[in-house]
Amino acid sequence: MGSLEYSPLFETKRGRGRIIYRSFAISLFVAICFIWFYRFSHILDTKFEDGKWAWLGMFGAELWFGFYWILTQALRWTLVFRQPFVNRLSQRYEKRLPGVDIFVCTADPDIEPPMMVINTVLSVMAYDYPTEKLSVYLSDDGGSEITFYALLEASNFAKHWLPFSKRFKVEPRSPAAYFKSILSSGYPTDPLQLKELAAIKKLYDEMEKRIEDATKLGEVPKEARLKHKGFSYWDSYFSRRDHDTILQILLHKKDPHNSKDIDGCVLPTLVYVAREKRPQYFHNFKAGAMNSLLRVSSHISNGKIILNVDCDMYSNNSQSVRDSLCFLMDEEKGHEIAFVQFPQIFENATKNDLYGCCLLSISEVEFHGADGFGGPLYIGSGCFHKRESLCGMKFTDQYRNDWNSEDDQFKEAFLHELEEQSKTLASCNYEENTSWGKEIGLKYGCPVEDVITGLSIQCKGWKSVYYNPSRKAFLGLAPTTLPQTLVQHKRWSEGDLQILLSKYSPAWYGFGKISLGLQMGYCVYCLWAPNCLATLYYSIIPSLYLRKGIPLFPKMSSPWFIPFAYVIVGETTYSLLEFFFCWGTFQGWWNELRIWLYKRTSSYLFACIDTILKLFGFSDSTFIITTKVTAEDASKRYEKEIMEFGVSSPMLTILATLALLNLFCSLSVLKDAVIWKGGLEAFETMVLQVLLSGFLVLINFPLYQGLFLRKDNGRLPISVSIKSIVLSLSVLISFSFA
Ligand SMILES: *[C@@H]1O[C@H](CO)[C@@H](O)[C@H](O)[C@H]1NC(C)=O
Ligand SMILES: CC(=O)N[C@H]1CO[C@H](CO)[C@@H](O)[C@@H]1O
Repeated sequence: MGSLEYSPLFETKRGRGRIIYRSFAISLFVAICFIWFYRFSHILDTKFEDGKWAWLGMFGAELWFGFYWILTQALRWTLVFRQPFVNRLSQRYEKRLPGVDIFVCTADPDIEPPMMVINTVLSVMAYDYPTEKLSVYLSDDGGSEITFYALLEASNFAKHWLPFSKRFKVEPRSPAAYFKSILSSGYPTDPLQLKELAAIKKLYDEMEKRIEDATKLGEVPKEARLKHKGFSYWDSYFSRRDHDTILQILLHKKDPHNSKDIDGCVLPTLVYVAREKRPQYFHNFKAGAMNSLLRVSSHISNGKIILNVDCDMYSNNSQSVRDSLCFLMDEEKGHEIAFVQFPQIFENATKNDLYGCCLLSISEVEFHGADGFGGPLYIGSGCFHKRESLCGMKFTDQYRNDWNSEDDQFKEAFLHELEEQSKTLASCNYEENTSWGKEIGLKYGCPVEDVITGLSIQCKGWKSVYYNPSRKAFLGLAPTTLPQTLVQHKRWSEGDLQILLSKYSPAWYGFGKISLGLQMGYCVYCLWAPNCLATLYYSIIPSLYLRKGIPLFPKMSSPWFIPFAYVIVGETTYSLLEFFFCWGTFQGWWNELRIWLYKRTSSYLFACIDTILKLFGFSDSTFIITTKVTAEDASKRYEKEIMEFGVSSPMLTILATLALLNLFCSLSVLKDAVIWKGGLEAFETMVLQVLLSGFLVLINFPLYQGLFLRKDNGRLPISVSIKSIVLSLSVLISFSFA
């Protein structure tokens, strides 16, 4: 390495095809302006009996769609791709790497099985990184003895697993994922590795059996309980919502008895934390847990870097810590970078991604676009933060990274003392009259605490980086039923909308603090929910008017038809190409389109309603929908990509009603066209309405199947069928007489 020449630790490349894309975007914008002009000028001429109000509504919807489309351009204008140089990092910094604290959060042992949690923990413990600088904290908001037991087992298993995975450089380093991967990729050829593999697999299976048994019984085995004093904390445990802080350092580099693996190497520090819970104190969900961990970890290891992963997101690449450090430690640009976000990739998604949960265009396009304007959003998992910026520090031009001041002031503290001191940091009343949750740490009071926290960090002058390697760094689990998907999106869109209306609105608060492009980018997500209105309008009114024989679009022979056709063909082609660019399939694109429609007409609608109710002081959601854990036959259907409707819910009723409404309209138009010969002529004047209705019928095909054709448990519940048939017919009839 030339010592005089500055060789950066990472490089940034701009995406190709910018000019082509921008020309296309501008041409589409012109077409949108034509549409607006057409609507505006024709509304004045339209008589009331020809649907003046409907025209006004169409104008409103198209204004919204156009405006929203303009916002999304910010995320496509300048794509940026990052590449770290890990070798340069080790050449320069191998001896001076900073401490890294890893936070894994779990909340409910029933939804998040302990085996899954410890596989995530083991995968991050096995990072290729100096172990004495690595600390892993598990926050257990369930306060579950079984989870603690599983972690205790994992701490013992780690003594075998870490040496094994490092000696043979196995990937991925989540044991479950590794064992699964050798089933498909073949066993190792090295006889020594094969022998050790057999031994370690046996250990793993035994551990798994013990943990699964304990999970089933809901009880920790007696021998384990006697052996480890830690279980005594549960003697004073009252309930999940009412207990003392339980904090235990299971492994610590300074622990003379229990810090080494079977090869005699130091293990990473491993800490179990269940923060204090009392009914009279609000716990602030994951943000509260993260803030407790921030304090506890500052006392125990005080790593300068914090990685935060969800308990279902194991590390699929043991180099990720080093990758992210290339960005944070770069001598020239690293100072201003507050966090490095990796994409959330779902391992469980089926080939054609039936529920559109991969959100491919977000992870493969939009976040690269946000990176071009100052950095991606923080999305709560797979993200490396600087502790300083996460704890509320402002960026100034004088700020310089300082990795040297390793904090070792607790060298002398005995483990037990360290535990006792740290415990007070996780108590309920610690945050009273402090800035925690406001200025320090993750922000409270928002269902998407991660996004709002990331935004406020960026508003303090920091940048962030999006790193999306082709070999994915974190793999998680996607929702596997339609109701789960819809509920998840309701929460996200509601939270994002709340950010827009909050003090930290990207539109107002962000003004002048982050770039305009990033402000627009944030608004794309913050305005997810309001999309419901225009989409609902577009999927109801044109079909109803089609049935009545009243045109709402220009006819085919009119020159005004051209901008409509251009926008429809252009956007469809573009979104299809973008999807292929993200490695999607055609069927996947079609599925995503369907979910896009379903989210907009149900999740977003309820998100809007709930937000409005909250604004008027009706606090909690009236539409809470519980989702059950997926049954066995359900997971078979999932693999076959058959849509799972399952439990009855208002969201499903709305979707079914809309689908039926369009079906009835289309059928009656088809009937008219066949009976009266004037069908073709009507087609010419109302071609766009016919196409729109036809599209809505086609895309709802799985829903009709679920209503009428399927017999399995995943079909639409009878109650939903009845309600939606009654509803759609009554809309149809009342509209006919209106
Ligand atoms: C996960 O890592 C393995 C290597 O261990 C790699 O083959 C695989 O492609 C990765 N998965 C994804 C989704 O990138
Ligand atoms: C939680 C969950 O749904 N896991 C499933 C992921 O997908 C595999 C097969 O693709 C299933 O075996 C798991 O049960």
